[in-house]
Amino acid sequence: MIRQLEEILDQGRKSIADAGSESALNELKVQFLGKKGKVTALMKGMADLPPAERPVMGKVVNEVKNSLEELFEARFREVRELDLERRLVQECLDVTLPGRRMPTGALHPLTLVTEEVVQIFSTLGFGVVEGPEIEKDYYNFEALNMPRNHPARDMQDTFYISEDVVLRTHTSPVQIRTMLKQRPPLKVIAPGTVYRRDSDLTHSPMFHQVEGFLVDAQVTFGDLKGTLVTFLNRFFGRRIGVRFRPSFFPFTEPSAEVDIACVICNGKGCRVCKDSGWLEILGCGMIDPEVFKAVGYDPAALSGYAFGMGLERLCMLKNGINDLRLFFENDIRFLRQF
Ligand code: 2U9
Repeated sequence: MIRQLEEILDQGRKSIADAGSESALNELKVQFLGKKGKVTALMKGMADLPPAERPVMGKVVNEVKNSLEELFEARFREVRELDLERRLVQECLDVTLPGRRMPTGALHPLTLVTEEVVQIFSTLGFGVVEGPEIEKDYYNFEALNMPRNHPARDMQDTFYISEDVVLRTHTSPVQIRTMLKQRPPLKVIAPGTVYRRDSDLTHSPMFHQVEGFLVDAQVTFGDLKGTLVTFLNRFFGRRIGVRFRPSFFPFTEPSAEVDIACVICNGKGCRVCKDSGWLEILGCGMIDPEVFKAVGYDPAALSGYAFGMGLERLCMLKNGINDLRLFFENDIRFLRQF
């Protein structure tokens, strides 16, 4: 039995030294010291020895068991250390290397122009209001003096969601909602996305507007003119030629369209201004008394002006962009330039 024990210890020493991983060592440990292992089997066999031999044999078996446990312990430590060293080499990280730069995005030119317009009107004392893009027919048309049979709300122009719900065709309903919620004096602009059934080289079915209005006692067309000329000069960064042409909108009376001296040819005449020297840039007017009546305001006590402009056109003229489609194609080479 002593020889068997010496052999087991010898085998153990070799196998433990050869084992290269924790899992191999665990398997070996089961083979030698586990419940059904070689040492345990010998311990069980001691019951067959004469009682006088048992203490001596018990001591030797325990010594072998302890030796094997120490060998296992030492090899486990070695294998773990080797494993750690290997991982440290493999997963080596040079913290002195320069970091990889994250490409930064940029704001869309229409966002930039919106921010600029909002900024200019803010300095002139206008607040900013927003409202839903899916709008009730009442707020988009009816309250703006466009009854059911009015040509401006023709099916051609409007995306109907149901008989009474539309995609807003302008941001004017935001101002109707503002008038219903707040009391004059009111001085706000309403920037936002609007929708019309129109799609060609110069029209997109989705586009962007900023509208604005002021409601108070004794507001005049002169106030409107002063505000818009100031805005246009600031937006284009110089004193720019501006003219007001009589026009018609259902929600303003009197109404005007506003032209600026062509920013391409400075009024001399070119392809962009169709040789007229002028570019149409926005529409405006004094708020129609019918609109005041629709929101319960007294047209005898109050007056107001309103204006509206398309941001795509403003952005194209400011940046010399000649194709509307560029705004919606998301070509990074175009967008990077802003
Ligand atoms: C209320 C009353 C009146 C807003 C106005 C215009 C004139 C106008 C166009 C410019 C280019 C639309 O994007 S565009 O096609 N807009 O000409 N908009 S007056 O008038 C209002 C708004 C709200 C309560």
